[in-house]
Amino acid sequence: MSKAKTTGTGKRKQAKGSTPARDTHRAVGGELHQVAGGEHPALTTNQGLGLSDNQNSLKANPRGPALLEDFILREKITHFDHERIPERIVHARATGVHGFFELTASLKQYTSARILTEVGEKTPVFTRISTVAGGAGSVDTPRDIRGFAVKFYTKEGNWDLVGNNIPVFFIQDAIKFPDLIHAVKMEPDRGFPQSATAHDTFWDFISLTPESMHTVMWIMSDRTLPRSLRMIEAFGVHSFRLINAAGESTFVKFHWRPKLGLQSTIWDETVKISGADQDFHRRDMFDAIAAGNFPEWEFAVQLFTQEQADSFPFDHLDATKLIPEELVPLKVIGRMVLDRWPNNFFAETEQVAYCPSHVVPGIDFSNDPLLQGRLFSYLDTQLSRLGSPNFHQIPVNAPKCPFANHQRDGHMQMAQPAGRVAYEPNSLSDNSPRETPNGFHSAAITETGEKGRIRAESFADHYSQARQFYLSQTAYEQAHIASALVFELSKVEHPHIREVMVGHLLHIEKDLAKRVAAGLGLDTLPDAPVAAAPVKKMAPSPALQIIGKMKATLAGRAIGILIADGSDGAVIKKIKKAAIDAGASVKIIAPTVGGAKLADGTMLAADGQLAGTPSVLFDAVAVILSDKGAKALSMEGAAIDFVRDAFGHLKAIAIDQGGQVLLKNANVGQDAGVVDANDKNAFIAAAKTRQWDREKSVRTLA
Ligand code: HDD
Repeated sequence: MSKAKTTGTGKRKQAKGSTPARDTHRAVGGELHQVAGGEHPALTTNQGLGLSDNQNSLKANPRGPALLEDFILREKITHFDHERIPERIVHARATGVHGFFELTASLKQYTSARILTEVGEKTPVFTRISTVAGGAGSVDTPRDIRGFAVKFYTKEGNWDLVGNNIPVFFIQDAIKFPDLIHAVKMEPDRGFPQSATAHDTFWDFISLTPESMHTVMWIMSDRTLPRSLRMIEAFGVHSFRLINAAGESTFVKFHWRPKLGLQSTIWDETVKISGADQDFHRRDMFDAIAAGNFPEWEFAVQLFTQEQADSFPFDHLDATKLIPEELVPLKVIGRMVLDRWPNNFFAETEQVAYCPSHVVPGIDFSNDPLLQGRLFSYLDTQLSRLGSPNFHQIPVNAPKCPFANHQRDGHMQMAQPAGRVAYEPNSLSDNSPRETPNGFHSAAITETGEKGRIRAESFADHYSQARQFYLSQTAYEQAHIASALVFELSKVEHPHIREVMVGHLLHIEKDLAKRVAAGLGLDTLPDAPVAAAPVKKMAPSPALQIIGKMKATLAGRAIGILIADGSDGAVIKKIKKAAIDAGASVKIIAPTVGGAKLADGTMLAADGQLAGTPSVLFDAVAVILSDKGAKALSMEGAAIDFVRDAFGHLKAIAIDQGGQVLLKNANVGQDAGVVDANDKNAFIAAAKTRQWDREKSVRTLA
């Protein structure tokens, strides 16, 4: 037997003109394992010992057993075995991006927090956008709330605003959080479903928790099916307090509004996206950042006094309630731009540790009992997740301003404080570091009343805002909510849970209850449960719609052009240019990834192969085919699905003569959203929006 030594270090030739994916990644992340001058450093162990062979373990003979002596093998495998840390119990799946926050209007009158008073000052941020229920490896596009956590590295310490893309929450008191999460996560005896609310334990808990009804309306809306993480709103949810230099406090709610406008997908589209691209949202963000299309949000506040709060027909300390914009208008005070992909996913997106208790002087908490519980939970979870009270030393968590105290030691301590003094007060070290008058002060609030495990009476109204939300939606959005409820409840195996839920809907809106009951095949409407407080009439709030907040734009959107051999290159070029000029990205899709031979004999490379690049990945499509190409594609299921889905998902479709043949063979109709590919203006106008009027012709909504 020869002692041939295999090494994997042979130089590979790179095909001319090809750019390996990892080079793109380097461009985004900027991480290069090179030292100055282009020299590669030597491969070493963690102790700095140079490695001469990273391909073979140490063996007693070429075919013999591995030796325990092989400390190099043991170090490598041991490190690998310990690579994973516990994933977050909720919000495990996420996309994180660096950026900055810039203040555009000062709140000096209300707060001493420098980040909210210095107009024009840019503060670095790290923003992590997540789903809630699924594990770290779950799909990006379940029906789920999106977490929206922003760490502002301010000059006065880190401020974490840990919000969601929905302004209300399921429960009023933190003591119910473990129950809620146990109900929504995969069922413990079977380990499924992963990242889905459509199962018995979730709806069982919800049906017995009337306070969740308002949030249920939101999660059944298309808000939980975002087109892109760049197109979601986000909210701080709770009321917080701002405190000014005179110690006066004002209540505040925080809002993020996407520059690209709100946009969601349609349920059938979402389901298919999940199959076509598990990383749809993460990839979309990565591509946008790499292309320099940096997502941006406006930062806005609702400010209100205690007197105003006392006049609201709900309790603002109850996280199941929102303050309609019509009651307290939003004041835009800044913007956030995300412009830098992390160098390393684990080091940053995974290890970042947000805590709602991370505030800066001038920002304080309200008495919202959900928020009060959160102030404990997040620090606690970081200790088990990151394994040490020194998690603030991990670069993504470390403040970018100086910080000093006498906390010492602990697992993975990276700092090396010098000197013999680790206590305060002291005279041996000039009593340094010292307390500062500019440090954090809690709002001076007088509390009175009886101690007890009590739910405030002002929290008893569970249906009025749920009704207001439903009645504020367009007819299309109402239909989607009804369909979502039918879908979710039809996955519930226990009929009594379905009935109790329909009973709750009777309090929200009778027509909704009837639609859902019909969709579930209930012959009679169940009784509505006794409501703890009468349902109030509240004026509809159009600001709660998605459709009303969509922007007619192609900025940040994607267009797919389906071609085949014989397609007309001039038409393709014209459509592509018009879409790019309008701000969209464009992909050419062909039966083979090598591309297609156009009518003029030239080859056009494809960005995606037909079967792997369905129309669900685009906001609008063009189908440019020769008669021969149309005939060939009419035999391809993927091509038939391409146009059927584009039509069914209410997208604009540009067609030439061959495209029309494919549509006909796929039994796809014609309407105002199906336009002549030669009329690029008509296509661009139609592509900027969804064809809502088409919906009634493509599906029966509950
Ligand atoms: Fe929470 C994570 C948002 C209620 C306990 N939560 C977490 C994240 C977001 C939110 C965005 C992910 C942060 C990240 O990206 O790392 N949570 C909310 C919102 C809530 C809320 C908007 C209500 C308004 N959460 C809530 C309650 C509790 C928790 C009531 C417990 C009493 N949340 C946690 C946690 C997590 C978490 C278990 C898991 C991972 C982590 O904290 O860092 O502690």
